[in-house]
Amino acid sequence: MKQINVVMSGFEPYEGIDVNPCLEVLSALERDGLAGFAEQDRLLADAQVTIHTVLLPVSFAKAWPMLLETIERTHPDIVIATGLKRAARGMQLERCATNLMDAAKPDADNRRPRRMPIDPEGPAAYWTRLPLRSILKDFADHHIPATLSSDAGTYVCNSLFYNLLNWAATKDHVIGGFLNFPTVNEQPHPQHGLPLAQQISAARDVVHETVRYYLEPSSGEILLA
Ligand code: PCA
Repeated sequence: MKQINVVMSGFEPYEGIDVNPCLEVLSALERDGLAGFAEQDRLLADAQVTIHTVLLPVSFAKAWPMLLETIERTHPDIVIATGLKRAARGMQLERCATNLMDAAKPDADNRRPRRMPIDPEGPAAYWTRLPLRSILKDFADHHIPATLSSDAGTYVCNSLFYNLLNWAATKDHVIGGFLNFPTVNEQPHPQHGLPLAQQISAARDVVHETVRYYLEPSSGEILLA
């Protein structure tokens, strides 16, 4: 049986949002993993998937070192960082991370970097390594509203995403990417938010498709034009 380690990170509550989907979704995934998927998916029958989770402060200086510490301890094959986009209607799949910090508000350490590169030696941007095409297909099959985003912002989320891909670029077989949750809204809402159960099932789809892609890479799955 092949052991596949997944690390998922989320951010601590911020901006006074009371139900933080990161927290709830991550604990559901850590507890249940991909339970039930192996029976339906032959590719997964021979894989043992373990999901480790970590909650990070909304801090430019601390978020990436804390995620890296979890990575070094658990040796993941897949790392999926997550965040919260308050204005998002549904799930938001991030396509690219850019080498820029430009904070409109102070972070948890009261720091507010303006117009600075994340890594002065690094490339301008990285594409995600997540199989976006198959994830979006799962979302459509499961009636989960989602959008592709080409801009993870210039705050802590983008900074974590960039650092993750900058690190993954030095590794042969690690897949990294970033997923944004909307706020939790149990009532159907035309503009923003999704019920928690739907966000959990969306995150499980993302892990499932990324594990499938890890086991059986195919070049068509990464980007969606
Ligand atoms: N969203 C913020 C930081 C933490 C989070 O969940 C962002 O978009 O950068």
